[in-house]
Amino acid sequence: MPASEFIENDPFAPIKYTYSIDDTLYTLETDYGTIKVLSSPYFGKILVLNDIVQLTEQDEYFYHEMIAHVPLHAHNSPNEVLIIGGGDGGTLREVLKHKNVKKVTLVEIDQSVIDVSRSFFPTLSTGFSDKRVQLVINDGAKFLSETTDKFDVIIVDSTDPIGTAESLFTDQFFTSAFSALKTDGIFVAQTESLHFHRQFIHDIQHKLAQMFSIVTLYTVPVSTYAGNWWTFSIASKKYDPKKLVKKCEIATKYYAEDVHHHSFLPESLYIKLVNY
Ligand code: AG3
Repeated sequence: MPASEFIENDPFAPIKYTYSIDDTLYTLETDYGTIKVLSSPYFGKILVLNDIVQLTEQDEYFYHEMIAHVPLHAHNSPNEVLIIGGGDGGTLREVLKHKNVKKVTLVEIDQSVIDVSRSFFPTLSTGFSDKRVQLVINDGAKFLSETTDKFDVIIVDSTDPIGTAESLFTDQFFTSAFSALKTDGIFVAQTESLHFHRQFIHDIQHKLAQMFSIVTLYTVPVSTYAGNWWTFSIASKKYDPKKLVKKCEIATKYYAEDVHHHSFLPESLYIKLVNY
């Protein structure tokens, strides 16, 4: 019998999920809020930031594989990758599976998220000891506005666009991202649920289209994010993100070539739901 319940408090969604929980393994107050690690009989360990579920051991790979492998298969030579957020290491683990990735800069605002992941989520945080990784503890928006480095792919693996992460969804941030990308660079960001946050997604797509010539959306089903029909906004200077420029030769549980193709919305749906 599970010992208790955890009721998610997601102020950005109109429903609340309740999880059966065996145990609260860890709680920490940081400058950016509360980090919790819960254990659930079905989902395994769960990482919770400010009472919002960020990942579960059971289903994390859907999101992490898709945020990483779609842009990295659409780009011919993604040597230098920037991850903003993603302190749990899940996205980093997937990015590092690509042999042509030579350097990954991960900018996380809260060192404690990395520490907690290294202690409680070893299957996600393996990448932090890889020689190709440079860790930066900083605000992602601040880092990007100041950096002189140029990246092939920028991935924004953020929390919801409220509070700390709000600055990662502004025109100013997208302008900095555009400048920090090489002439064939690709940008991708997690942009919430197509059921619950359609206006938000619409606005992001329009903001990105002010600077990038190619902007679109792809989706992944995530069982534990309210709204489930989760989106990634992808913007590109040259490559068509819908097309793979190379074969998928890495081990994945969800991502595959046909999944890549089918994750993009059919044109009629895109126009109706997003670009109205
Ligand atoms: N980034 C968080 C995605 C948004 C979660 N939102 C929610 N549950 N309302 C994922 C962190 C994993 N790297």
